[in-house]
Amino acid sequence: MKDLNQGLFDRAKKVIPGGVNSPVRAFKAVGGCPKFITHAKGAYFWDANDQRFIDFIGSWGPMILGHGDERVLQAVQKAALEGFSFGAPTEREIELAEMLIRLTPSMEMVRLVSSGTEAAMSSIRLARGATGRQKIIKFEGCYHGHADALLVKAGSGLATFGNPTSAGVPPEVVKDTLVLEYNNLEQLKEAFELHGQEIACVMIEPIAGNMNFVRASVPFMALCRELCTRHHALLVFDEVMSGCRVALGSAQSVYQKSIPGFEPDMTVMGKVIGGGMPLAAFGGKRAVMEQLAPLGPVYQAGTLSGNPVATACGIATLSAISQPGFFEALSQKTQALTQGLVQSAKRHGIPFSADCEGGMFGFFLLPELPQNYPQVMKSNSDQFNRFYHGMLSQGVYFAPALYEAGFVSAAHTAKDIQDTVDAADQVFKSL
Ligand code: HOZ
Repeated sequence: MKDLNQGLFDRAKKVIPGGVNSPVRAFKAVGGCPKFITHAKGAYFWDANDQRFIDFIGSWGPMILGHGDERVLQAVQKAALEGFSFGAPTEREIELAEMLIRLTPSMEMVRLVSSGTEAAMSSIRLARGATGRQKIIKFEGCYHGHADALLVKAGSGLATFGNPTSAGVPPEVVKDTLVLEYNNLEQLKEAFELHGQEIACVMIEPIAGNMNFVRASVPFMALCRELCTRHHALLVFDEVMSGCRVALGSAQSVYQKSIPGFEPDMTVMGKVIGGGMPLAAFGGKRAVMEQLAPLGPVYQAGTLSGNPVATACGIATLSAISQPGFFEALSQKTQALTQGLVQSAKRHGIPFSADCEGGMFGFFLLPELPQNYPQVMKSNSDQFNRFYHGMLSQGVYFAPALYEAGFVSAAHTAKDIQDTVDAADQVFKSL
């Protein structure tokens, strides 16, 4: 049978660089032809050949309810009829901001934007403007969108294609970006000893989803907090992936269980809070947020910021995931998936480890869970690619790269999870 995906890919490559509008989608890391999606419902999507896949990326996180949730569809349809974009404020923006603040009490004010990149970039500008300092700390393998100053030793597509620092970024733009090893307490202490007075912020993915799935250890997070407080630097949590995904209160609520009173100073969010529409946000303490224009001197703006259809989608999604028991059920499913995969790999003697929190997971063809990017790099990429294609041929769609996390939605059934584990059992046997 003719592969209609291939025909579309060939056509796309003539007009779109690499045939895709975001690099990892090109399947370059795993080889083969990307699937061109025609439609999706619940836990599944269908490609151009009309093959059905169990979807474990969910648009890289946002589709926490599954595709085409009726409550969300209705809210979006109603909003679309009322108007696509006004370039003037709406009540829905206030409603979404109030919801975000309720769910994430470390934020006293938020600004809505259109993408995670925009939110992360703006939060850095704000941190520098509010502190009057230049230097920022980020960690190797964390990805905070594609703003110049943050494209140094980054994860996700940059790691996948072996260019962790992008071409086109002038050295002077990144000279104030200090890149440290994730979970390395000594390096962090040393950086603050050397530069404590110059550091505007420490930006971190608390549960990194762009070098697959790696958690910041509790002592490391406690140290980040302590050093930022002591040196009057801001601790910025990039929760674009983990926000309202690992828990209703995001990753910060997970760390609060082990570190009493723990809070970041600023939080960057995206993905789930827009429910699949282009919507993101950054927020923090009032005194910091009031440095933003039009109140303060730090400029930031956007024609589609707080878009009325996107906010309707975000509000409906957040309302649905706020229902009692939602995260308990989601976590159980995600755990059943990771435990099933680990047990199956063990049966077949394949070195394998997996971790998850809420509806986000990662797995490695490594015997132990890695703690930082160099350890993630030790994963067996050939074996991963064979596993990936084996699963794909059985109708299971994981992220097409070693460095990405996976996502389970409320629409996945126990049977979807079992079918996935059974498929993995077949694939592990053949590896
Ligand atoms: N860099 C994104 C995942 N970490 C990929 C987004 C996309 O291709 O949609």
